[in-house]
Amino acid sequence: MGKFKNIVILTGAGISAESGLATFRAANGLWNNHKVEDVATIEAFQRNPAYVHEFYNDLKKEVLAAKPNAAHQAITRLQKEYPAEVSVITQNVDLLHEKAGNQNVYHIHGQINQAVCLNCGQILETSGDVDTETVCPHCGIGGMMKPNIVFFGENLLYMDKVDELLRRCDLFLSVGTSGVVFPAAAFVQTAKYYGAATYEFNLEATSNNFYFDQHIMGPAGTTLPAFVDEMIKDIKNAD
Ligand code: BV8
Repeated sequence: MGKFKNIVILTGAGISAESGLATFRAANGLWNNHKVEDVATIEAFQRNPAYVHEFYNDLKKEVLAAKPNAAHQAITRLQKEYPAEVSVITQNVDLLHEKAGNQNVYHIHGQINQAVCLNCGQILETSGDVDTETVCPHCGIGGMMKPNIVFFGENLLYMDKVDELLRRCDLFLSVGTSGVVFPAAAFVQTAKYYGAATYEFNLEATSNNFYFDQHIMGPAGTTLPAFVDEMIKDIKNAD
């Protein structure tokens, strides 16, 4: 395996599955017993903000109680022991990358412990409930807080940084994502266009098959640590 300088790791709900968090497109097609379009679209929030706040307040308790798994911890090992810049672009709104000690984490779909004030744009970090009564601590206006979650129909966060990372990366790992949500599902195409080696870690083949050089099947909690250990061993042997 070559020596890489700029590594990008794109993660989805599958990397958090072994930490007990539900993925989005599991067999029953519902996500935490709700239709995605009822809770994760900008129209749903405009139609019934109280319902969407309630959904995320409940989800927040479960997500913040979850613990990182061996896949998240393998990324920390890679960042500490492999001589490259390693960035994590995550579609997940959980904080398991941070809890495992990962650095350079970009939450392109937002994060569950934040709310944004639609009046002044300030981000409120909170592990508590947010609802249609919550007053913005910055501008003092009530009833204008929205979960800092990128709903379907909203633009992603950190896209300038993502574009820069994808153009520079020489290794692109996709871990635990079904590759059906855009534009994240197209990141591998950009990475490949700019010359990166591309690997997919999943339980099954995904709709993005064609763009990956290698498919590493199996639970990320097993496959990613093994892959990282191999990379670190190669570097040590090369020295
Ligand atoms: C946008 C917030 C511009 C909620 C999320 C038609 C064609 C192309 C695009 C579109 C289209 N129609 C609409 C669009 C755009 C739309 C889109 O892509 N829709 C899809 C459904 C077709 N995208 C958007 O709206 C995005 N914005 O495009 O902006 C714009 C602006 C204005 C108007 C229009 C466009 C916004 C997308 C973000 C939406 N928000 N989340 C929340 O998270 O609370 S997306 C949601 O899906 C999550 O973020 C999630 O991370 C993401 C992707 O899902 P996955 O993470 O991949 O999870 P999934 O369950 O699908 O898969 C899990 C995988 O893990 C599986 O493959 C499984 O096999 C694997 N796995 C399971 N266990 C393990 C494992 N692998 C390894 N180990 C295991 N143990």
